[in-house]
Amino acid sequence: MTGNEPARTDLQAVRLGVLSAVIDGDAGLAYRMVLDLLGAGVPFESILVEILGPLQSDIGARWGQGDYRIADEHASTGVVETLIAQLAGSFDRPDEGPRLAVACAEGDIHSLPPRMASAYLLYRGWHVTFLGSSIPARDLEDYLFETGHDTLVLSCTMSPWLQGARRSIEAAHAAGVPVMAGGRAFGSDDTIARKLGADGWSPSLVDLDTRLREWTPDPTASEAGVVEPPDDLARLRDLHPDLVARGLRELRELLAEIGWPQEAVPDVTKEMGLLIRVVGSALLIDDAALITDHVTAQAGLMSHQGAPEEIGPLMLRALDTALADKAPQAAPRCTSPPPWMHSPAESAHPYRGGRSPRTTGSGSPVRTERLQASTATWAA
Ligand code: B12
Repeated sequence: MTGNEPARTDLQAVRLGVLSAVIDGDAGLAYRMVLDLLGAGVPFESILVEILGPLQSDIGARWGQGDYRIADEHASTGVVETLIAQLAGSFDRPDEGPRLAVACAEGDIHSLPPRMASAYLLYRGWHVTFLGSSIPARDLEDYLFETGHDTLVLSCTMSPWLQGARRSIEAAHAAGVPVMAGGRAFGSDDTIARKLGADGWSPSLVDLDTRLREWTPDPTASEAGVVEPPDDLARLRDLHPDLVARGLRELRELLAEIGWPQEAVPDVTKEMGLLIRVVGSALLIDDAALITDHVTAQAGLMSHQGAPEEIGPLMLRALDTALADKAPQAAPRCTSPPPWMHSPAESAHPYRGGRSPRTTGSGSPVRTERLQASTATWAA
């Protein structure tokens, strides 16, 4: 700590001050408070990680416990986003050096964490383009290919979107661009990132800079390490609307069995859809813990909205029945290790030479050439 840097207790006081400005919707006041901190020598990363991150989690906790309405949460998140964008806009973007694109995984609309990552990387002197929330993988591929970015920094906040993360990674690789992954859905080590084919993983924002300076990505090798997903993953995708409808029907019956009044239960259509996506993510990375973790988090939110406390296990049972005849490998039996956990890889993978390269779009020879060239650049 430098001599004029505020003590930790002061930092806590400032955090409360910024929180109150954020709750009040006053981005200007929050901005001035943060500028004062920077002026007093507080490092930019501390402002992101020790003030704005926890503050945003606090907002989330209020929403999760039902103290905050959705609109309150949106208003506060809007102030934090504005604040980070203002801060990021005050750094010069260098013309030289590798060009980074920072994006959310396909499907994930939690753009604030990658916005923080972009701001931090700009502050560390990188050339950064922030791409905001979910981008369809095909559009991402074209964009990366046409703009000539050198790396995709990919953020994923929720496990339902790990399948989207896989598609985003595949898209980047098809455009010849390696991927550095991060965010809470990737967990606390590089296992998930590796299984999804990412070339690197960073445990936190502040490690991102060093990881990007020190890595030597090899997308071809990363793709070769990806296990082909079981067939039921494609079935889950095709049958998604049917499974949601069937799951909701089953859930209504289970709620009737425990005598819970239907009118007290919130509409959980979106939650059932997310749960099916999590089952897909669990199939993809062969890890059933994703399902239980997700259900635990979701059940907390739903019970604050009028659902019974057992809503999580009930949704799982409903989905289990819905999946049993349609996609048995995917039935999320959470009491014992589900049988789909160890289903063998079958079909050939495009990057292992099992399929011929397409001549247009993803995997075209031109793009494959760029992939090899980009690997050589980072290895140099
Ligand atoms: C704000 C918010 C939203 C906003 C997002 C606005 C925006 N522009 O980003 C909105 C309202 C859109 C939203 C929507 C939803 N959300 Co939301 N959201 C949040 C909330 C409150 C804050 C997220 C955030 O910004 N946190 C602050 C960041 C800085 O913290 P962080 O994510 O942990 O990131 C840190 C590290 O992980 C790391 N990091 C993050 N990204 C990256 C990337 C890289 C490359 C690296 C290196 C590091 C890194 O650095 C950060 C700083 O330390 C969280 C609650 C919480 N406690 O976080 C819920 C939360 C993430 N949401 C949740 C849910 C359930 C949803 C919805 C499904 C709600 C609904 N029913 O509609 C939807 C899903 C939408 C979708 N399609 O993805 C759940 C997820 C639970 C789960 N199963 O995983 C959470 C945890 C709330 C909860 N307690 O249940 N959400």
